Amino acid sequence: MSQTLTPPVAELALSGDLARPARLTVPDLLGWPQHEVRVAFECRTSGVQHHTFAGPLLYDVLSDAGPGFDPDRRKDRLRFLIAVTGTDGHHALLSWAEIDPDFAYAPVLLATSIDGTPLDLAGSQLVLPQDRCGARYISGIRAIRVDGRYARP
Ligand SMILES: Nc1nc2c(c(=O)[nH]1)N[C@H]1C(S)=C(S)[C@@H](COP(=O)(O)O)O[C@H]1N2
Ligand SMILES: [Mo]
Repeated sequence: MSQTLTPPVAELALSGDLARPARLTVPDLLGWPQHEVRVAFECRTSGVQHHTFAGPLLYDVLSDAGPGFDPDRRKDRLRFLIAVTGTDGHHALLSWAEIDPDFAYAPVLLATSIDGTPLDLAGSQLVLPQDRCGARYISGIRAIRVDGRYARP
């Protein structure tokens, strides 16, 4: 009896208030226009790190998943959170307005490679060139949830 061993391919789940939730691998992420950025970020424990990342804009990937707001009403987008989780449970939030071209327009990427090494097996990494601290550079992304319906007072 023979057994085929296929390498585990990391997948991230896009869920929440989306018309088209999806499961995406790093090869899937190559289907969007790729951007390359050289970044520096600081970590309290390991000091300053320099890396070159490539990947699609988080904004492009999430926009194609059809967030549940009225795209013509800028104000409607201000309610939306983006929650990103790594395989180890590391978790951080962005606001929709942070990446929206009408607001802060931060060029946040979902990396497909780091320093030329593909992230197919490790999973995508969040890249936030505007962050001085590295803590939101979540690696091994397993879930991104777009949320405009959280409880409000
Ligand atoms: N999944 C995951 N991503 C993570 C972290 C983590 O603990 N888990 N740590 C963050 C922190 S604090 C920093 S500074 C950067 C770089 O951390 P490293 O030097 O451990 O790679 O990754 C970030 N991404
Ligand atoms: Mo860090």
